[in-house]
Amino acid sequence: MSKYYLTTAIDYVNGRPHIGHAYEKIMADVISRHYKQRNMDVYFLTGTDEHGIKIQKTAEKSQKLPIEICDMNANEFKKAWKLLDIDYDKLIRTTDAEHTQIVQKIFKKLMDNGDIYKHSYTGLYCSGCESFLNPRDLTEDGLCPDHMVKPEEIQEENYFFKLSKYKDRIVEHIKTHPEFIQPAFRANEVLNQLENIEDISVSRSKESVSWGIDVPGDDSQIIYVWIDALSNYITALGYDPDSPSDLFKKNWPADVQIIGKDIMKFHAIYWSAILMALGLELPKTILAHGWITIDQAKMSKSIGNVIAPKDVIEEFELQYPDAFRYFMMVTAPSGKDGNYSDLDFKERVNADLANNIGNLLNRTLNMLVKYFDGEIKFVPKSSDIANEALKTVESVKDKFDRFELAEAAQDIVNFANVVNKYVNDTAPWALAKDGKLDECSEVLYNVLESMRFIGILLLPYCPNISRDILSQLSFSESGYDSLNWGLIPVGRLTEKEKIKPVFLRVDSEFAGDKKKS
Ligand code: ME8
Repeated sequence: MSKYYLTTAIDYVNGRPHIGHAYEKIMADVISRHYKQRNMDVYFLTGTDEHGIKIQKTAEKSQKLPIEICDMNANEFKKAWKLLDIDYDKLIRTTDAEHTQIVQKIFKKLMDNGDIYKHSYTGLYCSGCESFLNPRDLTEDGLCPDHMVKPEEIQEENYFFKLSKYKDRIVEHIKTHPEFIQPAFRANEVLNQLENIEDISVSRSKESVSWGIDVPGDDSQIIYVWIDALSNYITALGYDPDSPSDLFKKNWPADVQIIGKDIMKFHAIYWSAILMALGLELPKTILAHGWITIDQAKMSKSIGNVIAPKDVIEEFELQYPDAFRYFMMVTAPSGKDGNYSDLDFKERVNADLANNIGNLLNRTLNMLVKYFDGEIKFVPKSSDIANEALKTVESVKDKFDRFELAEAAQDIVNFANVVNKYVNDTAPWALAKDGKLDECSEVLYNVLESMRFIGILLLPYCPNISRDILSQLSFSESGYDSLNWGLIPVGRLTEKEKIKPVFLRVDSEFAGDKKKS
């Protein structure tokens, strides 16, 4: 079994999880489940980023200790991921004792190697980015382009990391490893940013920010958030500069590190340089996703349009998070921005999951009961539908290998469309009526076997619906090994009482408990 290590960005806990955070974690979960189906030994890390000025200020405003805010909100993130069936192996918190100790060791190692030096500095700090900005990157009005706020002018003596020393090696790495930055169109952005790269401040004086990890040997400074935050990807595995753990040795370098497009610079440049300075390999791929807007507007507390994942689940009284997971994955083409609206959500999941896939299974099982007493009479020879199914499997695999999750989901839906058309064209009800029972049985078999493929392919997006589809087909294997045609055996498959819809249209009179009464 080959290992597969994937990580997500760790979320700031100065607020609660919203559907933008959820988008990324669902994406990671979908990738993780897919590679597990292909027998990979997956380790999936997520976490929360708990130090820095934002959290300190949030705590001050609510007259709480920073750690109280962290505990409260970290718990909200955990609850949200549970609600969404995000099946991670570890959720690291940067306030964890193991993490803070190792970050200090990393900082010390970088100092001992001469990669960190002390320097007096005046700079423009944006607390939204938790970063100093270069004046040439500001808008014409002198605002941070991402947060549209005026950065604060700060004069401090800080520790600096020799980022510029690694510039040429990073450029070389990007140019010689086309898979390193995904989608590939983002590589040029990074190369442009690298042209003007300077050494970066990696500490703050405690007078300006006190909520952070102490610089080893200097209790007037804290380690500024990016070294702290980025290191999570290795501290979570038990990396230690002196004696790395077996988990670290097994899993590093990461196979994919999933982040939002706004933090590409920190990952492709800062993180690469830190890893180089530590003598560690770079991750194979950094995958930047786009941003999720709500009704085409940027999500923001001031506009008041922030949606939490649980809002959607509750609003539509979803029994499982599957429909939400599915929608989030198909709303944005790979690497591009996507949009959430209640209407789009309803239309998309009703069309794809209820009408296209759910009804197809339901209709076919009912015909099997009606015409054959729920029994598979024989396994027919291969067919065009079988070829189409096998082609879909290859195409879904290729798309996953390129992290094109919306496109892979579309392949599954397209295949379901082909099968629906096949049913309409062959009209098994008419075959039964005309006494052509062998032909009818053959059609039903092909459709049910196709549904088994669809159930397995859909699993990463919709784990509960997939389980229900496979259970209706009395099939328990869900790995890619069982994507061979013809595995539903001859014999009794189902009976009337066992047939249940796997996904009800949202807003239907049957969906949700409240609507039932
Ligand atoms: O950036 N749509 O934390 P964060 C899609 N702690 N993705 C979104 C989004 C949206 N509307 N809003 C946020 C941080 N994200 C740092 C990361 S990693 C070592 C440190 C994504 O809470 C964002 O792009 O602001 C990022 O990948 C993640 O959510 C956490 O954002």
